[in-house]
Formats: sequence, C-alpha cells, structure tokens
Amino acid sequence: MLLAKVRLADGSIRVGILEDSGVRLIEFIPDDRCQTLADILHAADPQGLALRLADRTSQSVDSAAVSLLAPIDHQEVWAAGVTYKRSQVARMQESESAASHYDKVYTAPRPEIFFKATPNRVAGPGQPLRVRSDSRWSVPEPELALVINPQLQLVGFTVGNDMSARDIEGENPLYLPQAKVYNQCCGLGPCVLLPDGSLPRAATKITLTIHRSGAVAFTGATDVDQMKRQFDELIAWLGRENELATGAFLLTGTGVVPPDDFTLEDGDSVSIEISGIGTLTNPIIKTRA
Ligand code: DO4
Ligand code: MG
Repeated sequence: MLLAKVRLADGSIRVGILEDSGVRLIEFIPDDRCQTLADILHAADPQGLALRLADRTSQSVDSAAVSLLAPIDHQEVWAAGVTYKRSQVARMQESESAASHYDKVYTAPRPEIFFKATPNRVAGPGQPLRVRSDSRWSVPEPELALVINPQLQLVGFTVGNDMSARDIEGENPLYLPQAKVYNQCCGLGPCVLLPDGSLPRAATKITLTIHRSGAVAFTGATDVDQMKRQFDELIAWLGRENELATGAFLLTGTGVVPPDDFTLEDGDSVSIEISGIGTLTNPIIKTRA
C-alpha cells in the first residue's frame, strides 16, 4: 500500500491511499487519537487502519487533481552515512585529512548516524531543495528512507534526498552538520510504501537523474543490496540511548555519487526513483535563504 499526504484543489490537506485509479481519501474520526499520517503509520496495523478510514466515505479523487506533500508530520529525520562502497570511496577522495575515518566507519560495527532535519527543513515533491550559497560543490544523495515508529519498528519506506555540501564536509569532518543541515536540505516523498513482507533488496533500484536546461546532466543507479548494513542494524544503532517519541525517518546512505567535477546549480531538477515507491522530483535553488 502507498500512503500519501495530499493537498486538494480547495487547499485542504488530506491523507490518501495511492491507487492506479486515483487517490482514496482517508476520513479521520472526529476526536479520535488518530488524526495524521504519522498516527496511521504508528498504529499497530497501519494498512488495516488506513483501509478502515478510507472506507468511511469511499471518496476518491483524480491523482492529477492533487499535489503530493512530504509524508512527514512531527518526526525527526536522521541519516546513516558511508553504508555503500561508492560513498566510502567518494568521501575518502574529497577529504584528505579525514580519509581514514571514512575507511574505518565503513567496516566498524557502529555506523555513522547523524541528525539530518526537522520537518520544517524538509521539501516534498515539487518543492525546492537548496544548495548552500556558501558551497561551491554540492550534490544530491538519493537514499532509501526508513519510516520508524516510536517503538523502533520499521513500518515503511520512502524516497529521501540527503543534500550535501561536499566542499564543506571535505574541508573538515567537524563541519558535517553544516554540510548536511540547513534550510531545505532534505527531500522526502512522494509517498510511504507499507510493504507486504520484507523489501526485496536486490530488486529495489535507486536511480538518480539530474536535469539541467532540459538535458540530462547526470544519471546513475544502484540497488539496495549494495548497502553494507541491514535495516534492523541501523535502526538499533539509531535507537541506542535515544528515544524517538514522535517517530523518525532514517535515510540509509547513498550509493550514487556524481563525478567529482559535478556540482548542482540553481535551476537544476533532481529526480530520485526507487522501485516500488515512486519518484521524488525537486527543483534546485541556490540563493541566500
Ligand atoms: O560522512 C559523510 C556523510 C555520508 C553520507 O551522507 C552518505 O554516505 O550517504
Ligand atoms: Mg547521505
């Protein structure tokens, strides 16, 4: 099942189930504790609850008549790093002084996990993502994002974009929070996949395409099986000594890195497709926030 947050033509924001025939809108029960997408995602049986709430009115709208929004409410956004060989190699190249840290963290039991965004820093489908005006070398990072409930259970998946300033990160590893966390630094969407069973890692392809002036400026792909870590392993490390009372999104690292002479520019368009979930597309802006 694909669940999404949508804005209707009248401006109202609703939760819906994405189907081939359109969007089945969910009708929350007044005064009930469940009033948001996150409440559904954090319920004991998200799929069953979504179906029950959609059945209350059986109201469907055409997909073309809605805008999809980032599927986030009050959750924190975290990210894991150096979980793919490609990322380890790229980081070692960009950072002379810290190369050995990236090498070590790729194989160490404890993964790299960092705080990525609050909901107000997240852009949904079609909303702009930002390149820092003080960065000369920035890239998108196409990542599978895990949707985690407050009990640290993996409940779904979405597409994530961990925008990164490689020059700032490479200059000094202590600058990582500034390279990663700023206004409009994180893309999420277009919907949350509630899988039936486990995700087929090898068949789950992540494709990044960057358009510039109407042409493809870069494209690259990987599959989730190239990731060194297991989902449960990353979630367990994230949840160590760390309560996630409002739930969390955990971006699982990038396996696609554009060549070192590539940097995003104002006006680019970044699309990340993950099979089984959908495509997240964002325009890129580079102006002072
Ligand atoms: O250590 C730098 C960040 C790594 C990262 O974001 C990634 O591998 O995706
Ligand atoms: Mg990343």
